[in-house]
Amino acid sequence: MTIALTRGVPESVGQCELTHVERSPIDLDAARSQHAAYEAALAKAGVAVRRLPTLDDLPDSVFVEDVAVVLSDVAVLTRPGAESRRPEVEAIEPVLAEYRPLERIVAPARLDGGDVLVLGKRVLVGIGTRTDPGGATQLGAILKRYGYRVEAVRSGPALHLKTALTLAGPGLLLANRRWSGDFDPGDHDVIDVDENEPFGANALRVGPRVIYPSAFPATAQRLSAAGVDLITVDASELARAEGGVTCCCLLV
Ligand code: CIR
Repeated sequence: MTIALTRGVPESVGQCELTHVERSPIDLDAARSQHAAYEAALAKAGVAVRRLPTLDDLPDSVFVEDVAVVLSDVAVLTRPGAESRRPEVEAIEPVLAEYRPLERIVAPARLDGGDVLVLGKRVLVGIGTRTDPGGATQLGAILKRYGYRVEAVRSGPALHLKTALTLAGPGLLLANRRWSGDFDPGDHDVIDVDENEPFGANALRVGPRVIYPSAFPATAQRLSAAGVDLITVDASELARAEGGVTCCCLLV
């Protein structure tokens, strides 16, 4: 059974890293109850949720996606682009070692899991604010041994590639092409976000279902019309920390 690893919202979340979003107060109770509802949505989608201990001193530690790239046969520990986030990697290492052989990205390369979009054996890596070409090259060399092909995408003005481009179904991408940079969709169809919902391209596919923020109803309508089975969640509080729905879990 697939397990979703999550981590509780830390007390220090108000001091999180921010790049494209203005700092605004985060209501810790609201963030925690929305995060619990997100975990309930994961369970509804059919995965077992394992919540890891909250790390109150690491403001971005709820965003577990960025510290590893988990594939069916290997997990790669990342070296996050933001220095403040590097201690999060040590914390996840023993947990992931329970499930997969481990590989790692080493200095000076930088790579955030949020920049890595796995499309079968094709892996797109966004080069931008957090991930550098060295990170993409290292990941490519590691994953080649497991039969994957890494392609670097020069990201547009988004924090991560997956802020602007995610998989919404078999053969179906969801994109904000103004922010995603120039990617090759291959044989995937692409649904564009509604132009008034630029942050609407971050969707989390869990088995046959998709967890999606309630803040983007026009894009949600496009997804539903294309047959995507949505579970909507209110993810507004952690959006103030520049987090979306993919970044709060690692599926193993
Ligand atoms: C950061 O800037 O690193 C966090 N405040 C937000 C990380 C969001 N992660 C993701 O989208 N994969």
